[in-house]
Amino acid sequence: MDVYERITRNATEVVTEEEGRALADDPDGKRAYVGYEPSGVLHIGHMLTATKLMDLQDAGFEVTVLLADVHAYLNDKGTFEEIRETAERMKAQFLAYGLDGDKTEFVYGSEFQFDREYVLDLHALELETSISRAQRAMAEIKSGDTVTVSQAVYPLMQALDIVYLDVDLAVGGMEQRKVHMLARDTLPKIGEEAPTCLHTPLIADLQTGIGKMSASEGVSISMEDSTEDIEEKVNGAYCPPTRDPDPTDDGEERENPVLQIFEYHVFPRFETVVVERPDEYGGDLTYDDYESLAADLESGELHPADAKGALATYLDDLIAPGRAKLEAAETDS
Ligand code: IYR
Repeated sequence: MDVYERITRNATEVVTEEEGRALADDPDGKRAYVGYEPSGVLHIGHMLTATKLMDLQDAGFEVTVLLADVHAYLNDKGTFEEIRETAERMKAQFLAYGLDGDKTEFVYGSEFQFDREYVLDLHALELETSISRAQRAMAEIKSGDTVTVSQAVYPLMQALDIVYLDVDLAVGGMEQRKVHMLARDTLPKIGEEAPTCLHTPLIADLQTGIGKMSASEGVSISMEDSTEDIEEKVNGAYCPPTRDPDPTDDGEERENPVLQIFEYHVFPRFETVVVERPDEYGGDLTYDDYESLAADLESGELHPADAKGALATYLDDLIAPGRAKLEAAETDS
């Protein structure tokens, strides 16, 4: 796989492709980052960008994880002390999930976001940005119904982080797209470069295939799930025998979340996927890539129930190390 392919596999987009190609031409020592509002437990959304960070590390990039404690505070996620505590746990979970501790730099937002220079630059960005633009950027990130002033400052700080962490590539889920576009438009107005951005897809709601899977609503998968929890959630998942399900009667788009999780979580981390089946049902199936698994589901060779069984097993393997660490931390405290 060439570098550009590795960097962009399973990504929805790179803004811009030309800039992404330039980075791929000379990846050594290039810097990429993702920021996360610390939350109680690593869930499947965090894992998707973490897998992308591993791709970038394999390609020669230096990777920074921003534990965005101040951002979480601005987005009403708790007291600052609570958030700091959560951030510590989250760092341990990322390492348990598979990010290489020697190659990954973890930075707290509060380490540099209160510096005089940062704050002055922030005010410069505030001068360049309308309230409505900041508000639009937060549409898929903000908690609560009304937008607070703190939430309007939030995307400007996220833009400035790119400058202060000196990164070449900003990575995030598609819900971060509007913030990154704001950064691209606004940073040049204060004399800084527009960042290259890479966005990962959002996984659809597990039970319906509609919209996006959310940790705060509906069913999500996290490191706190037991093997049984995962089996139950995956067994209840929406999985028609196609990768491209029909829209609902109301015209709502649907995805196949079981296939999405195979594509974005399982295949990038496991070389081969074995779907175990009793001999009387044709015996085990072995897949070296996502495409062949999806094709078998579509042709009927692979039954959705068998696909779900295999998915539950692989997802469990993915989160087992993190879960064990979480449990160990709890018995310690
Ligand atoms: N907006 C992110 C958190 C975040 C991301 C980056 I990249 C930053 O520089 C700062 C914060 C979220 O929704 O979790």
